[in-house]
Amino acid sequence: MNLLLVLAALTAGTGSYVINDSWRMAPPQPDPAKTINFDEYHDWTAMETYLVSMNATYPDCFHLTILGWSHENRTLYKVEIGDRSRPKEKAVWIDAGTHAREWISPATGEYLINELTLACDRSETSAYTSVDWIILPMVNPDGYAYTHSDERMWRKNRRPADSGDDGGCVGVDLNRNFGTPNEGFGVGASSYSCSETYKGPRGDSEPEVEAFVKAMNEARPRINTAISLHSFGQSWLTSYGYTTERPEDHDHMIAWGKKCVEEIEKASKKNRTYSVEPAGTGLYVAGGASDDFAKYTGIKFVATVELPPSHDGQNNGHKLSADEILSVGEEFYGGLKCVAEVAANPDHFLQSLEQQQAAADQDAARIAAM
Ligand code: 0X9
Ligand code: ZN
Repeated sequence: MNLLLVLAALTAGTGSYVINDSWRMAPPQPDPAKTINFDEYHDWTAMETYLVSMNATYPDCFHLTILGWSHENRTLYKVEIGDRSRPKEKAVWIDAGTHAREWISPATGEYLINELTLACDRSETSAYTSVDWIILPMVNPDGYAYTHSDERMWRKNRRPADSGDDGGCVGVDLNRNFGTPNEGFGVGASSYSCSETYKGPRGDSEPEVEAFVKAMNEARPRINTAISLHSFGQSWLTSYGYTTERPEDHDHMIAWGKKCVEEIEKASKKNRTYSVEPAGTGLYVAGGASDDFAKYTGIKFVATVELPPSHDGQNNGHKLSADEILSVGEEFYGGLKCVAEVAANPDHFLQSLEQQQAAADQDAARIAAM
């Protein structure tokens, strides 16, 4: 299919479209015989081959679509996991690989994709199969490829600044480029293109962010939960991040975070603990991030999860040893059960919070009356 036909297919109204021959670069060849391993970090080509192989191997549970292309024409994929013959009412969104150097993020994403697909394939009856999963496995493939080929600590995408932009350097920080909420864009970000936190010339200027926004808006009616995987920090950051102000359902998000972090910690074979706090007060104020965009589109349960750092003194925190991929993936998968339970039945979760609050109020009143 040539580019014109691809464009025609896009404008025909489907929004995103079923994978066929719509790649701009040489399409990856599926290799269904290849089993995935989690004892090394995969480069972008290996990840793409894995995704296309999963699509070929599990047509009833795994569905890959092309959302668009990065600046350097790498394919931007969306994965949907769940029983295709029985779509669930609710869906959980996960994205990975926004910041190029945070390798544990897409590696964890791959682990989750693998486990969730296998749970669906064996028709498991569990929280994991009670919702559908919408996963962007790699938001920033150009940056990620660059960390493998040239500069391990690269963070941004790889689009050169528009002519006339201050600095004339390469790369926009994609987690500063989301244009919604308006008042957040530019907060805690730089207008200088050589900065690590360059926000870009305007909100949603980057093809990778445009694809993300389009996919989230399309899926929005079914999504009540969105988690963005980053590193490093061992922290579960709730929205907002662009301000220290809190959304009116702040308490719900913190209670949700604490409940699910408890499950991560229980599942951790490394006895890891995670903090739960709003991004704006717990970390720093920074706008234009995907979590605040998600919250603003009306998604209730929103978090950026900063996965564990390397504690190896020789290494930068981003360079978590590949030996840890499995332990991080396993513990996060433990917490994901709680995420799925709440997403499948948010009313149940909110009612139980109300009951806990009522019981606490009663206790307080009894003590005060003594
Ligand atoms: O700064 C970021 O984009 C994230 N931290 S990282 O070290 N992975 O770069 C945190 C984003 C938190 N959310 C908002 N500030 N909205
Ligand atoms: Zn990050």
